[in-house]
Amino acid sequence: MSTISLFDPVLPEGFSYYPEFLSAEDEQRLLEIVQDLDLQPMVFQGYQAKRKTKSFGYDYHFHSRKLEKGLPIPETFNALIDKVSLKLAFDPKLFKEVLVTEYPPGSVINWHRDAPPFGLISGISLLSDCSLRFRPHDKSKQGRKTIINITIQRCSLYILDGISRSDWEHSILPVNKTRYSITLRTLGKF
Ligand SMILES: O=C(O)CCC(=O)C(=O)O
Repeated sequence: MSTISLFDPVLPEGFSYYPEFLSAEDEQRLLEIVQDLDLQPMVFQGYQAKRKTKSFGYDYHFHSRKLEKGLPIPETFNALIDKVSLKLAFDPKLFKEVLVTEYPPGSVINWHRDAPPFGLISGISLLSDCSLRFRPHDKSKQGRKTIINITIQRCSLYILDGISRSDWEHSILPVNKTRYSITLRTLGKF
């Protein structure tokens, strides 16, 4: 049983973390699935990031701020969606978007909150660990002392919901080794 130390960072409300959510075998099978996808460099506001992505179910268009129906979610993700849904005790059909991201060494995701049409976010990490950071969205509360840094291990699951989703921004520091993430999102305005 893990205990919470007085010196552990206080996590934003609504954030939960489950290390060793996947077995090594589950991870291997998911890696084969994501590495077989035609991931494309992520372009945001004309700038091409180092990370590559592919989304299913819905696509959020940053320029128009609109959500559009996307490619159907491949059945190969069903087992993962079912496992996450079981953990959260809710209907797997609520997950309407699957986003796969490859972070090559040195790549990041900058400070952001996920797009407003999405609801609960769950993140599954493959192949390597990363440092996930949180800072308040309210600029007047931002500063070095209000940044929370959490190590997200490979094979883990994290959930962003509630205040961690609405009042906090998150980012990922440059990764040392290639990392993949699978993000499952429900719909529901934040
Ligand atoms: O890779 C991750 O775990 C985070 C992904 C993320 O924040 C996003 O795509 O908005």
